[in-house]
Amino acid sequence: MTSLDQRLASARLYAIVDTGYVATERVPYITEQLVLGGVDLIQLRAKKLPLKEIAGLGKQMRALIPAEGSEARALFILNDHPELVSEIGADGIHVGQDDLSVAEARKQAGAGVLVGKSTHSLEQAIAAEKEGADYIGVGPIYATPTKPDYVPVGPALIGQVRAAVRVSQFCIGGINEQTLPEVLAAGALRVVIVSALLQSRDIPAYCRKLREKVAKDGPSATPTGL
Ligand code: TZP
Ligand code: MG
Repeated sequence: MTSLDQRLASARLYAIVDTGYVATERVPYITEQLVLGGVDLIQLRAKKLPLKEIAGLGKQMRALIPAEGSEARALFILNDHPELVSEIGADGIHVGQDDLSVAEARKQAGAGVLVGKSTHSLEQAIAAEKEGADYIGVGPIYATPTKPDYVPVGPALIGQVRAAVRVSQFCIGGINEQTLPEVLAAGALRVVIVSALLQSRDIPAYCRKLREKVAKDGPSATPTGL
């Protein structure tokens, strides 16, 4: 296991700075709040911005996300655009089912970069592991305005995926303080939260509270971090 893999294995809370919720000028402030909250991964997801602006935001975020040697360190992941990864200095790239293959994203992003892939069914989770993804997203677990065109998969998929694949899994979609207990009871070890974190009044406190719940009430990790 590389040190990036180890950090994925021990990760519990993954936050996404989605420019659908955060105005670009607030991206640095929100990034700082998430770092203060101790999240394990932070992704930049900017679906509607031109490449140049994404590169600029990515560089600003990179400067604010401690890479090593700090308790508040987090992995920095870019959604889409593997060609920007080395310029930004991101730790990883996240691709969807309709994007580049894991191999192509890895080739474009460069050696030593993590590649994550979204999955929406058991078959896709198994395929993404075979494709060599370093981690997978599993969802949307519940209906969510952040990804409105997707049919929710429901919490039952969480246990099925966990039993079938060894790659690190992050459950995503409609997860918040209210739905988290059901997600954890269904077997989730790691979660991604977007709108609930970004819209909370006190982002660092909300992050800490939910991360602690995932770590405490989630299933125990096996020695391999699964
Ligand atoms: N992929 C599956 S669900 C989702 C993505 C990007 C959005 C999750 O957002 P939220 O606001 O936490 O429901
Ligand atoms: Mg994509």
